[in-house]
Amino acid sequence: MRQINVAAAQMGPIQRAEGREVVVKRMLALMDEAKGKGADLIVYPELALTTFFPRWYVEDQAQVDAWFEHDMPNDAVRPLFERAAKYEMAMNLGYAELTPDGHHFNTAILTDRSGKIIGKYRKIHLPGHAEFDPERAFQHLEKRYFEPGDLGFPVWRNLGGIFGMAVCNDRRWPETYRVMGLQGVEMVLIGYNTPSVNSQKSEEGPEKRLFHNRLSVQAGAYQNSCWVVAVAKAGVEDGFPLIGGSLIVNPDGEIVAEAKTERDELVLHACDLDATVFGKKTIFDFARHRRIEHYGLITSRTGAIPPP
Ligand code: CDV
Repeated sequence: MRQINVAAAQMGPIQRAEGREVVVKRMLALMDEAKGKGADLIVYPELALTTFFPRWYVEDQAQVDAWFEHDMPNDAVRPLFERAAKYEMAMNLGYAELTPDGHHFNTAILTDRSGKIIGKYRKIHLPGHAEFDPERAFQHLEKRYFEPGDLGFPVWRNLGGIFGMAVCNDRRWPETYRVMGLQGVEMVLIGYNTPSVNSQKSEEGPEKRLFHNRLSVQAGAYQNSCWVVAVAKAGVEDGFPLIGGSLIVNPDGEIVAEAKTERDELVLHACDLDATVFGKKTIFDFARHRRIEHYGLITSRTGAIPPP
């Protein structure tokens, strides 16, 4: 048994006017509660430090850059790193990253028990659009504010297991999990900000969105025989609702813990990493069963081309 106590730290809304200090206080409160419940790892959402700013169309780059972190850790978030180190708790955190040479990414990091950053992932599947779209009920400007991640889907050894990261829209793509699955991933950590209504299809509301969230995460876990921890920023930000539904899924694809609210809420589970072994040695023993000679289109073609 290789048991890891995981705390999925769902966060309620962050309003546009709110600063990082207020947000970090809330994150520290979640971390304190997680420590009280014996957590080894705390997982925060995508863009955990700010409102989900890609809904706002902004032309002034300096204003945009104020939503980005220029260093990690920086003064605003250092208390999180210090407390995580004191608690000997590993941490996964999503934020907007501005690199010293001016690149913008939607990033997640992983620390070890000493608070040291051991892994960085930059979101690869960026949804949305780059210019103001008057046809949409609200904007989703990730393609404007971020570049596609340039680090691939690496995995890291931590807490006696093998961990990977993904960010929000990545969870809908089977390639995300499979590339990590091929590196033996045992637990995938995912943060998300998912609007409760489809901006291009108003009849697609929270029920369908929560269904797709579960469907994607459960399939990824089952098909790669790994744990998946998916954590929301939820609730109503400046009038725009985001789904909750943070969940922990076991390597059989079953939900073992799920959030009940759209507020700051811990979702906890003791995850045995050895539970990944059976599936990896049997039905999803990739080395025995995969047929890569038939998968060429996956990497040679991006969009679908139907036959004539
Ligand atoms: N932050 C996201 O990547 N959100 C997307 C939206 C487009 C639905 C998601 O896949 O949840």
